[in-house]
Amino acid sequence: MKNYFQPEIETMPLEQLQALQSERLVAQVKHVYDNVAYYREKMDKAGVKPEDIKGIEDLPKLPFIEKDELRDQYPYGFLGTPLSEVVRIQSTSGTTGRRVVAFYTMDDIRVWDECCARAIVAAGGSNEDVVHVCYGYGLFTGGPGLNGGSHLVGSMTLPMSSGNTERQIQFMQDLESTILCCTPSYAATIGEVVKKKGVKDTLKLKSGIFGAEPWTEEMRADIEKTLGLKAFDIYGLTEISGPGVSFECEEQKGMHIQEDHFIAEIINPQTGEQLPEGEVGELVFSCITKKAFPLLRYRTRDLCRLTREKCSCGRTHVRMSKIMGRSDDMMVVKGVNVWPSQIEQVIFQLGYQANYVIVVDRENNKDSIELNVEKTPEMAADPNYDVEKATKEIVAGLKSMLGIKVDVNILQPMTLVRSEGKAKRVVDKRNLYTMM
Ligand code: DLL
Repeated sequence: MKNYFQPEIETMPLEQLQALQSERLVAQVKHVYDNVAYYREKMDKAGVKPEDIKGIEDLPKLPFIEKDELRDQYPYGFLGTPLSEVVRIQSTSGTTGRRVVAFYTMDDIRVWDECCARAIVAAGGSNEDVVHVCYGYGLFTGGPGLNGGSHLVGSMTLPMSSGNTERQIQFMQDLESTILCCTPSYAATIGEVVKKKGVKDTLKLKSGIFGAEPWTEEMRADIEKTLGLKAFDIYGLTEISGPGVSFECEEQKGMHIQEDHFIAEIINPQTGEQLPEGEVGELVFSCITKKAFPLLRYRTRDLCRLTREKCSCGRTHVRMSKIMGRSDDMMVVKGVNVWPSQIEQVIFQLGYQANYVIVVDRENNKDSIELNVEKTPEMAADPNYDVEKATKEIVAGLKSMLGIKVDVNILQPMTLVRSEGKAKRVVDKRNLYTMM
């Protein structure tokens, strides 16, 4: 028998689910209108009153919220409750400008913990498990989110935070960690060390819950192999709560969005119009249960597609595909649209791993794009590995994927800095957006 965390919600028939969403949306719009002056003004300007929102079909009447507005309203402009009801803040990892601070009441924390608990259960977790959390703790939502979810499931929780890979492995061995939670790039780093030490067989890991950054199916296969576990994707963002907005079930065919708490839409990023199911566009979320930071129609900039195709796990909540890119991380190089994930796909197909950095530059108004990628230890040990031939192979693979010439440098293993959190894989030296 399958172990569902909340089957009455997670497998609810669509009609009932949408009725629940409508009821919650109507109440939430009123809450926001009454308590968030900034959004009330936006609604007034758009000529929408709370009474005009009778259900989810009226969602397009509401104005969007964009990240810049959250920055402009820092810190309290979007607060939906008195500060006396707020028990926690978390914050985005923005390196420039003002950060976004998200607020949580005790109930909001419960909602978030519940979302992460469902994700852990979907990855096979129970109170018999040892959940090893090496997402960062602190302002980043990764550590606190999975920590809270793990408590709710009743699993023994190891609040490791990231870094010190040797110690991570030691704890995994000594305390027999079964579920690993971290970014996919840090999972790959741990995998690298596990492989080098030859200790895979001493580990008891069965599942990994990896998210917070994009990763390819190729990278999934690689991590599953080196760590001997089944790797599950998990998605979320600070503004909407943190990890657990959506998660993969055992089918690993897209992430179920927790529709009793969040309404998802896919829009055309240029026009803002809703797109039909199955089309790729920008993901937009409305929070229908959170009170302290109750964002409606928040534009994530993340691109993906949604499907309501039946999932054999029994969950009825809509599934989102892997994030295919961000409407703001697509690079235009030599006039061509380039996504870092396309480059990653090519190098994985040729047997390389996620140890690479893309450098984009512009000189005399001419763009250049360079890929620095490490050999795997096996390649480095192979006397027949021919750098010149290998370089040509990668150049040809990228040319056929992207249609442009990429300069390729193959590096020795362990040359690039390893990531402990979200990996930075693109260095764009062109500063194209400084005028915007
Ligand atoms: O990254 C929350 C999180 C923590 C999710 C741990 C999963 C696990 P932020 O730092 O606010 O929050 O960054 C949110 O990260 O808009 C996406 O662009 C990206 N992102 C998050 N999860 C995924 C994923 C956390 N599974 C931003 N795949 C989002 C691809 C992801 N991108």
